[in-house]
Amino acid sequence: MKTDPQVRTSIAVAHPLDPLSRTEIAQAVSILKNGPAAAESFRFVSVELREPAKSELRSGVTVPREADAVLINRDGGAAYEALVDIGAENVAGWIELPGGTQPPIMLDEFDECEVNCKADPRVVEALAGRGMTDLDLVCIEPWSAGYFGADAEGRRLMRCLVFTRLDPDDNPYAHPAENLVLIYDLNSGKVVEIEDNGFVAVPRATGNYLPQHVGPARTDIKPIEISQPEGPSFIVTGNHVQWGNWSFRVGFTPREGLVLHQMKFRDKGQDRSVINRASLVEMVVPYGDPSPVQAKKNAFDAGEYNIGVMANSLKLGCDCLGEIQYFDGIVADSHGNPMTIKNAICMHEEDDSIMWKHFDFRNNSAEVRRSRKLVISFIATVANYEYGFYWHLYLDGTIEFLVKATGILSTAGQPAGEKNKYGQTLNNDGLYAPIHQHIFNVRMDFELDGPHNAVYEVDTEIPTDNPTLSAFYTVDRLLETEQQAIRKADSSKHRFWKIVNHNSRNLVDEPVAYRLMPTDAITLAAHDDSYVSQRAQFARNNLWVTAYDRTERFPAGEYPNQSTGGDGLPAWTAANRNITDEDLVVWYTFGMHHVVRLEDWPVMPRQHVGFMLQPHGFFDQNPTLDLPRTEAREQETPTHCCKRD
Ligand code: ABN
Ligand code: CU
Repeated sequence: MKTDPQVRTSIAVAHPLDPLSRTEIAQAVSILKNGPAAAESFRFVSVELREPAKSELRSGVTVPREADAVLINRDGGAAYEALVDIGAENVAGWIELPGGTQPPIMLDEFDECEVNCKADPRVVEALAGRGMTDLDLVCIEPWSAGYFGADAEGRRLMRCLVFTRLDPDDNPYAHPAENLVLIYDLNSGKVVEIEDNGFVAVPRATGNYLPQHVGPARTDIKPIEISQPEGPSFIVTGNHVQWGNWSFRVGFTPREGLVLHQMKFRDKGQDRSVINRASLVEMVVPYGDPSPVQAKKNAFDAGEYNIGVMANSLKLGCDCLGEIQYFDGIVADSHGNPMTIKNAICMHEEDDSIMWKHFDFRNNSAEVRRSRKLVISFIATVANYEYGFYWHLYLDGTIEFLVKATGILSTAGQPAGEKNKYGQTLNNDGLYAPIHQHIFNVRMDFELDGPHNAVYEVDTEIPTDNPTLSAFYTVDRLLETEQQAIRKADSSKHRFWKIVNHNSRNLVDEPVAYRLMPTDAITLAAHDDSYVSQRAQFARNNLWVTAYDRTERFPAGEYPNQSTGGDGLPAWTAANRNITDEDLVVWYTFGMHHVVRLEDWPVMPRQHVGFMLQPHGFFDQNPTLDLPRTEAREQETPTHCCKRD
C-alpha cells in the first residue's frame, strides 16, 4: 500500500499516562456489563483512563491500568461513576451520583433526539404551523437545557431549537424557526413540552457557502507546499514527543480532547519541568439577547457535550499542512463500544519568521535566527460552531494556546426588515445573530522546576514621587491564598501573573519564573445574579489558582449539564487553601466577546483568541543562542544570512 510520506505513525510504547486503548475500553466495559451495569438500559457516557497519582508516577512503581466510567441507567435516570481495575478484572468503585446529576450529552443522543422529536405528531403540527412540512429538511438542534430555576424533576432535558433547509445542501442556520423550542427528555425519548413564544416567519433568504452556490473558485491562489526534505525535527515514541529542547506526552480524553502531560524543557543538559498537565477544561457561550429563546442559550460546549468526543478526523492538506504526525483519539460510544477518531490530533512544525536578529551597522554584518513552532491541535464541531484548539511550543520556551473559532453563527429570526439591538441583522428577510461570548478556561498544573510553586501578580506602577513624570516600575504581589488569587486582568496596569519556584534560583538569585500574559481576558457580561453566572463562575474572573487535588478537574464542576451553580472553582476556593510554595494549579479564563459582523456570515472566517506563557527569568539568558544560522537563498555563492556583500 502506498503511504503518504508526509504522514507519520509512531511505534506504541506503553506508559501509565497513555490513554486507554480500544482493547482496554472494551475490557472495562465488559467488566461493568458483567457486573453492576448488566441491564440493557445502561448507557456509557464516557470511559477513560484513571490517571495514576503523581506520587505513583514519580516513584516509578508499576501502576494498575484503571478506567473511570460515567454511566446512566435510562430506566429511572440515575447516573453512576465506576472505577474499573482492568488487569484485576474487577469493579473497584461504583457510586450512584446525587439525584438530578446529569452527565454530558452523548453523541447518539443527538440523533435519537431528532428522530423522536420528528415522530411526535404535536411537533409535526407545530412545524407545519411555521410552514415546515418536509421533515427530511428540518434540523432539530439539541441545545443543553441549562438551569433557569425550574425543577427538572430528575429529567434529562434538552431545549431543542428548530431550523430548516430549503434543499438538502442548503444551510439550515439561514432559516430559524424563532420562538419554537422543543423540550425533550433524553431518557424517556419523549417531547415533554412544545414552547411556542409567538409566531415569527421563518426567513427564506439563503446563506450558502458551498461551491455550487457561490460559483467557481478563484484561480489566483497558487499552491503552497511545505517541504522538510530531511523530515521533521520531532521524535515520536508512542505518545512521547521530543522536539528540540521540549519534551512532553500527548493525551486525549473524552471531556478535554487533547491533553499535554509532563512538559519539560532541556536546559544545560537537564530536562526541567514546566507544566505537568495542561488542557482546555471548560467553555461557555452565553447569549446576550433577552428574548425568550435566546436568553436560555448558554452552552457549556466542553462540559455539557464532552468536546473530545466531538473531535474531527483531520485531513492532510485541509486541516493541517506539512510533515504531519497524527494521534488518534479513542473514546467509547454510548453502548460502550470503542470508537476511534482517526487522526484526531495533528502535530507539525511551522516556520515562524525570525526568532532574533541584530545588524551590527559598525561592522556591516547581521545575525539572524529563524523561529519555528511546534503546533499540536485538534478541532471539535459543536453543532453550529467549530473550535480549533492549538498549543504552540516555541524554541525559546514560550508556550501559546490559541482557540480558532469558525463554523456557523447560531442565528435567530425577527420580523423581516427589522433591526435588533441585541444582535446583528444579517439580511433583510428576518435573520439576525444575537450578541454572545465564547469564554474558555484552561487548566495548567504548573510544576516549574518541581511541584512547589507560587504566583505573583505583577503591575506596572508610577512612583508618587515622580520628578521627571516619566518613571514607572513593576511591583510583585504574592497571591498567598486561593481567595487572593481570584483576579481580573487590568491592561491599565499592564498586569501579568508570574508563576515562580522560590527554591530554584536564576543567575541573579531570583526565583525562576514563567509569566502568563493575560490576552483576550474577557469575563462574563451577564449579571452576577444571572443563572448562567452562577453556573459559570469560573468565567467571572480571569485568574484562579488552587492547591493541587487530582479530583478538582473542571472549573464549573464535573457535571455542568443542568447544574444549578456553585460547583468547581467557587466551591474549592471557598476553603481558601494556602497556595504559596505548594503544588498548585493555575486556571486562566479568556475568550471572545462576539459582536457579530456581516462578514461572519454565512460561515465565519476563523477568529483567534488565546494567551501566552513566557519564561521570565526561567533561563539565565536567551536560550536560543545555539540555533543554527540558516543559509541565504538565491545567491550565486551560498553564504549564511549574516554577511553583507
Ligand atoms: N454550539 C452550541 C450547541 C452545542 C451542541 C448542540 C447544540 C448546540
Ligand atoms: Cu460566536
